[in-house]
Amino acid sequence: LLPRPRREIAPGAVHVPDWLSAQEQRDLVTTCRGWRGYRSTRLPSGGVMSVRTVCLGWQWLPYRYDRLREDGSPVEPFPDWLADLGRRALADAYDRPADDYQPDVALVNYYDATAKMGMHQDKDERSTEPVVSLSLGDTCVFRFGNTESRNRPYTDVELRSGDLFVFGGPARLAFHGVPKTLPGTADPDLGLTGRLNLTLRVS
Ligand code: AKG
Repeated sequence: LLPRPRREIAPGAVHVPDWLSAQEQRDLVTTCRGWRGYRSTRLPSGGVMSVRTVCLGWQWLPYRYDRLREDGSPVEPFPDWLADLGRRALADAYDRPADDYQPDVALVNYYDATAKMGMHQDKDERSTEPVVSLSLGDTCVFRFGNTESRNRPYTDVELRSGDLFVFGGPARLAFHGVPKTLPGTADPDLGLTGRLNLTLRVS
């Protein structure tokens, strides 16, 4: 099988396939299992998200970041090693040093076979620094659009386990979403049913 090439999807948006090794993926799945409190986020509109989320560093409450979770419990800390991973990811995606990138919040989203995520902008951060996204488990269709509306033009990208996707600069506020996952596509050796996505951000 030919390796899938790294690809610029839009200016500032880069897909790096197979960025994490198999061992790194297994370790990250184990670590994600250890974080407690995955839950479906209730939206002010009355809807409930189909993904289950745990936050690190800061709690995302639509549409802001808080120090405490909805039930008043403390947020899981954002580990130093994850910030290091974020810097390495950004440097590889943009092919430039990223020593000054200091992510302090992560959203860890779990997708079961039916979960999806509607088109949205990540605009609750005050910082304009890039978002670093890591995928584990089942492949998904990741829809990466434009900054004007949730409609076309957009590009559908298959994100597979171990893939990195970075969006910053002119793409930082592009609408994006996950119309579907492809259940059962994960390597059984990973030991994960469904899909995990981590996004690292600067609050
Ligand atoms: C988000 O966390 O804002 C996402 O859009 C997640 C995207 C993904 O699951 O790949």
